[in-house]
Amino acid sequence: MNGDLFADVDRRPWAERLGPGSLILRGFALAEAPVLQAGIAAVTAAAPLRRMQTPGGFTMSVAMSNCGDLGWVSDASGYRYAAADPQNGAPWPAMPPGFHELAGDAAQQAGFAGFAPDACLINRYEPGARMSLHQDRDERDLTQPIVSVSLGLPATFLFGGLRRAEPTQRLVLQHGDVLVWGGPDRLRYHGVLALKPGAHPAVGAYRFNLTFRRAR
Ligand code: MD6
Ligand code: FE
Repeated sequence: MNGDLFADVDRRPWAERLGPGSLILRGFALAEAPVLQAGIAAVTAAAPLRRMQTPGGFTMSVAMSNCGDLGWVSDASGYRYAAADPQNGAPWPAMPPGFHELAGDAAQQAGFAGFAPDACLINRYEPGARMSLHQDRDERDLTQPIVSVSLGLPATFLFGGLRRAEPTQRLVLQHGDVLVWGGPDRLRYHGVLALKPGAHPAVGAYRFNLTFRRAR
């Protein structure tokens, strides 16, 4: 009886504050994870995951696609948001059921009421894939927060300061965790360490990250 009680407490979503505008909602997306995975499969059947080129001429190790009105793209001419998939000229697939609602609910939990994302970037990490330290600054209205959902294999997230040279904090993001950040933390540097090999029972040998933004 007591064991069950504590097991339930341990599984209940909880929040960890990282900074004045940033919060991790542990397990917030767990119940919706199967719906999100089905949505990812539908989106990436129409707009396949691909490794984009950086403006500097490198190929990113993370494979990406998008859904929603706008998608984040990178190529030799720079980073930008685009309404069409450059690979086939078609509009990005709409956000599947559950996506918009989850992002809005998470933002509200973190104190950002009325968040209405128009862009959802889908990142797929395979073992060894990483994301170097960067700021998210391609969005028009930097008062809008970002909501980031982790699925599959755990990853070590680096959370830095407003300047690149500031020290970074390491956070392990697990299946179902949601990170919300905005306000004074909106331009903090961040990145992801190389993914360690493994097998997640529901997702397999990958980590997926959904990043919801208000781009326009
Ligand atoms: C990732 N996330 O977790 C990469 N950016 O795979 C991001 O770059 C990110 O998680 C802005 C806000 C939240 C994020
Ligand atoms: Fe980012």
